[in-house]
Amino acid sequence: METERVFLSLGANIGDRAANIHRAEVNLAENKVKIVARSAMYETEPVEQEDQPWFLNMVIRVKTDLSPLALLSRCKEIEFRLGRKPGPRFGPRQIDIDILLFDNAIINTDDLIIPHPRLTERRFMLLPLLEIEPQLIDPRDNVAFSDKLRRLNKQKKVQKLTKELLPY
Ligand code: PH2
Ligand code: MG
Ligand code: MG
Repeated sequence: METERVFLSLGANIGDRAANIHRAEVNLAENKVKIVARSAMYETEPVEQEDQPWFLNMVIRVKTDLSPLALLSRCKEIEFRLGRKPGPRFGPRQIDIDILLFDNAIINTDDLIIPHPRLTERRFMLLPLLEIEPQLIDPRDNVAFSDKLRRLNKQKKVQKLTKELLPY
């Protein structure tokens, strides 16, 4: 059965960041992951590992027949195809494709945690997510993500790129 509310986070901070994100979208669409909504792009200050280039981040909403694990492998394959090299956990990357939410699924395995374990600490994920779907509820505690966003401090910059600034 097709899913209803699956959200992926896309990020890049090496090479032509916008082109990498665009190629990821094209690859997903060509591989049974239909994109039904897209946020704007955001220019974002790095978190966790701070001494690295700024990221471009965005969120897309997709529909797919794939299971969560199959979707995860698809995302990893595409990261590899786009030239992602193994590197430090929070370090620079050509492309990062993360599953944020998979309908209301709550998954806690060694390979996959959904909702994304750091989603509610990261404004660079929450802002574009809520831009697409402002009313979203966290399936773990039924609290609105917008409440969680409001409570976050704004230490790290997350700047929405206007249409004129958009690279494509
Ligand atoms: N990804 C990380 C670590 N830090 N910072 C920003 N701003 N954006 C990211 O996508 C990001 C990060 C590891 O996945
Ligand atoms: Mg990530
Ligand atoms: Mg990742």
